[in-house]
Amino acid sequence: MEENPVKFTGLKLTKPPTVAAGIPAVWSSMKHILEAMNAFRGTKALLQLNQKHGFDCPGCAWPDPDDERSPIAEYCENGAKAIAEEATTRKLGPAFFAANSVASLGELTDYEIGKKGRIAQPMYLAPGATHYTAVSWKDAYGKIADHLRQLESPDQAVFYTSGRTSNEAAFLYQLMVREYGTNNLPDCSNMCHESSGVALGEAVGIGKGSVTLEDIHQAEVIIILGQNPGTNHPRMLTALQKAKENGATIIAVNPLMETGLLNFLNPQTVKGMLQMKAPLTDIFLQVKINGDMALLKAITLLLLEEEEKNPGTVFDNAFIAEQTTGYDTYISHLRQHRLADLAQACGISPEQIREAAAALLHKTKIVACWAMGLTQHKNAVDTIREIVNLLLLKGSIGKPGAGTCPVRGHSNVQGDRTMGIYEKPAPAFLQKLETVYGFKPPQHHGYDVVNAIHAMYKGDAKVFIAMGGNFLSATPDTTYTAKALRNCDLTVHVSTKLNRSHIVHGREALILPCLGRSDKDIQQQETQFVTCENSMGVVQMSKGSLQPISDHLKSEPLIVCELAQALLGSQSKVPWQQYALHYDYIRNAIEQVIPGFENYNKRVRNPGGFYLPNGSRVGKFNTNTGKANFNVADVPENPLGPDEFMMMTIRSHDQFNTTIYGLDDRYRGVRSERRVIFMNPEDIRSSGFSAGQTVDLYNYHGQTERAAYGFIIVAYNIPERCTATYFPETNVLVPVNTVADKSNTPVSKGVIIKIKSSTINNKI
Ligand SMILES: Nc1nc2c(c(=O)[nH]1)N[C@H]1C(S)=C(S)[C@@H](COP(=O)(O)OP(=O)(O)OC[C@H]3O[C@@H](n4cnc5c(=O)[nH]c(N)nc54)[C@H](O)[C@@H]3O)O[C@H]1N2
Ligand SMILES: Nc1nc2c(c(=O)[nH]1)N[C@H]1C(S)=C(S)[C@@H](COP(=O)(O)OP(=O)(O)OC[C@H]3O[C@@H](n4cnc5c(=O)[nH]c(N)nc54)[C@H](O)[C@@H]3O)O[C@H]1N2
Ligand code: SF4
Ligand SMILES: [Mo]
Repeated sequence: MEENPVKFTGLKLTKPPTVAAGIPAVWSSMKHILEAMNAFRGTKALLQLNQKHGFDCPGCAWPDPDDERSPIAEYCENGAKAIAEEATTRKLGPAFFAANSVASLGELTDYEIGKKGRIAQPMYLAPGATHYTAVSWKDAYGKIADHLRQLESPDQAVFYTSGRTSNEAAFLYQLMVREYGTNNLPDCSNMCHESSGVALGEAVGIGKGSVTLEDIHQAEVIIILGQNPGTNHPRMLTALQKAKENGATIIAVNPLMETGLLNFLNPQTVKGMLQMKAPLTDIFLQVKINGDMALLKAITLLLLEEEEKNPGTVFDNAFIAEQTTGYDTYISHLRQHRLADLAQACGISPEQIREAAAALLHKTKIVACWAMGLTQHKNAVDTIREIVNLLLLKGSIGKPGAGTCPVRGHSNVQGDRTMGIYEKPAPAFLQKLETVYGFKPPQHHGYDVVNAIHAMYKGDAKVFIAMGGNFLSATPDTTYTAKALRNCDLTVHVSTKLNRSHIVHGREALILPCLGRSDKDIQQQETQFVTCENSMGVVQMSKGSLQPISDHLKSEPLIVCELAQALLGSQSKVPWQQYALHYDYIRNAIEQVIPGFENYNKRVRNPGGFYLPNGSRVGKFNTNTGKANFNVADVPENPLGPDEFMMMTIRSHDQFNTTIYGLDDRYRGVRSERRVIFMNPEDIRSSGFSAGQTVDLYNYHGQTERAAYGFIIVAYNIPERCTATYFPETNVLVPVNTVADKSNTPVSKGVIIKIKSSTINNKI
């Protein structure tokens, strides 16, 4: 199975550490850097990482400090790993592809594929061919343009984007796609924070979070739900530590006692190096998977009780009256609940819920942070709106030290959306494109990720083009998605590294190798920079400095300009040639089309960049009612049959999405193996299994059997009937049709599975 090979690598278990970062993190960074490149290149890269004139970390979207940055180490262990992966000196040219058939590459694990190195030259897979062969850029563009022109409708093509793409490349890409004639612009956000965007848009009028880093530092209470910052946003721990020093209380809500939420040794401070621990979480609520709605309602119910005993002391009634709608309906619905039922539903004792409510009772500077543990559930949009309900009751939005903080994933996923990478563009945005460029952009909505998969599966879409990412492995229902991609006439990937989407391909396939963030980008003898928007709406420049590993690589903006010229020819209304000369021209165009980018070229050159406007940050709610809206929603039922379990698919400490840096998950005490399933010890016993046993996992949604073979049981501190496995190995089990209401995000954290003993032997 090219889409899902099973290979065991030798599980070793250790006791999960109780402290994140510290010296082991420094060692781990250095190990990855030195394995991938020489010390000189490695040091050069790390010294530029996240510096004001350096390049933006290709890891996550956590912001850099606005003020002082450490001159030598403004990054974390996983930022260093991201660099090691991207700036590796191993490269794959025609000789590699001649020696390795596509089928033989399909037998490798994702870890093995990633270690092969950077793609060094454009590669082409002819119809029926077994091997990729070299192709010139010109011929590659020609083939893509031919395919796209032959389609009956532009809507038969799909243009995916992953969130590493710069603002400049993203803007040009959507421009080309819309001038070509479709809004089929699915992106990784559809699988990520789409639920946050929808929920916040409805509730407070903007799909982005409201807080700045300074708000986190000043907060009195920080609630962290469904997020594992120690692994996925490690420098958030520094911000949390600062908040703690300022007296904040931290409440963490998670089925797993993630090490990064417990204690933190900051490797960038003397205290951290001296092993002085900073306990982070004050109240840990070990919720059942998707128990968050019940928990949030339980907390607000207790707040309501106190407010009624002492009116005006708990809720911000002036804020509620002036700035919100729907309060009365919300409160009367809330009253129908009983604490005991809610406690039962979320799996947290009433005493602990009381403790959390007490921490919030007389505080108003409250920040709520969340990530995939909330967004990837059926009822995700409602759960996120319930967080907003809580903040609205307390008047905790639109003022310093308070607000919403959906912690974004990819380093420029938020910027890509701002640039118009969206299958449902706003009419005002399309109108602006038309005014500025003089072509009529398509008005009807395009496919998101899930609908794109269905369209390719059914043959309604025939050409798939990806600006980055790893569509096959990142999307749900791997076997179904593999069929969808194989059904295409052409699949094209603009990529830095080899991945499984190059191996599970259409009738013809192309890999177009591009520069990464750390690479020096020279156009017309001048070093260019690109720009990115982080999770808090700061737009900053990013200038790569490493010598690219091959002369054949092109920058993403240049690739789009050249492809657009090949595709749209002299008919195009867009000055593609000019945009390719200097990226300042692209930024001038962005300034003309997108609000908030006034003086873009000037302001982005200021150290640290600039903040984009954000109504909810300043208490202006641009919603349908002109106010912040309360939302009424029921507690979801998560019924499980007697032999069923709930499974969340999560990230290990050694991966970036589908890129597997290593085989360890240090903070969870799992070494050298990814094919594991975390189970509650009581569940293991009552199901007649034993820890260390190998099992197969099944999902039966919609009368279809989905199977993932060969997972070793690890006994773990996780609520009963809850299990966890790593993404992407178990994506094969995530049904493409179980999606979040309104956001259409695959339900990757709430997969119902059955577990059966396996016939596969786990010995290597
Ligand atoms: N090193 C590294 N950094 C990354 C990434 C990476 O893969 N590696 N990926 C990037 C991307 S694209 C993203 S989106 C982010 C992802 O960042 P996270 O959202 O932190 O990533 P996940 O591993 O998916 O973790 C989800 C967390 O939610 C918890 N959880 C699962 N289900 C529930 C639930 O029902 N309720 C609650 N309360 N908690 C739940 C899990 O136990 C886990 O701790 O990280 C970004 N940064
Ligand atoms: N089961 C399950 N599935 C999930 C998730 C989950 O938690 N559980 N999480 C979802 C989430 S939050 C996300 S964001 C998606 C991620 O989905 P994607 O963004 O599609 O996946 P990545 O693994 O981040 O993409 C990695 C590939 O991007 C390419 N790449 C890296 N850097 C660059 C660059 O600078 N330019 C270009 N052009 N290419 C580059 C490399 O070739 C690399 O192989 O996965 C989703 N899928
Ligand atoms: S926290 Fe995220 S952006 Fe910052 S250095 Fe680490 S991986 Fe990079
Ligand atoms: Mo993400």
